[in-house]
Amino acid sequence: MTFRSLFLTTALLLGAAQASLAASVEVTVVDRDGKPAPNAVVVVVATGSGAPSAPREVTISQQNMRFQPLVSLVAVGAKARFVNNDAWEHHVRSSAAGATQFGTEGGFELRLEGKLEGKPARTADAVFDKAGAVLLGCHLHSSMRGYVYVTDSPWAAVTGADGKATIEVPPGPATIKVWHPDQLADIAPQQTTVTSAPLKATMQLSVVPRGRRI
Ligand SMILES: [Cu+2]
Repeated sequence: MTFRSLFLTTALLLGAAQASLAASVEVTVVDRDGKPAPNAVVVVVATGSGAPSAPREVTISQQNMRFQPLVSLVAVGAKARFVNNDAWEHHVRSSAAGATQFGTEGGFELRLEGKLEGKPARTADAVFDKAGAVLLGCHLHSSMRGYVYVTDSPWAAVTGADGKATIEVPPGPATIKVWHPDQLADIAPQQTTVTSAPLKATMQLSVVPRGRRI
């Protein structure tokens, strides 16, 4: 065995050992009625080091008068590519979520022409460099709403239709937080300790999400 291959083997083994230290945390988010809540962002704040799960790059489509997906999760500094798949023009304007009106401060505005038959869809990029929840809208279609949750913890995920999100988290004390577009008052975080065994937790919203109107 050469020194180089020995070094690589050792590095691989160390990498595997580190990865195996992470434990899976499965969080189920339910609404006030106990029903699974999709589109909730689960954030685990932990002290250890490990592979981050928050995406550095996402694509957000505008299609059938909707932002798809409704809720996107990104790491601080991540890039989002907006794609207009509709045949008509859309805008993307951003504002801090929770604000009652779209402000221009700190937000961005993009304009995307409609997709022409047989041509690639128009795209525009934006960088999310500040942690927090961002509301997306369109100047032309006021019913269009989307959200980008910018996380400063590397361990976060969005719940699926079953209300569940599973995140690999390094062991140690951890705090589980949940954000949902319809949950205007933050729910209390849950303190826990991640061990090598899989952990399950349930977080309950104090609202019943309205769902999409269109
Ligand atoms: Cu639009």
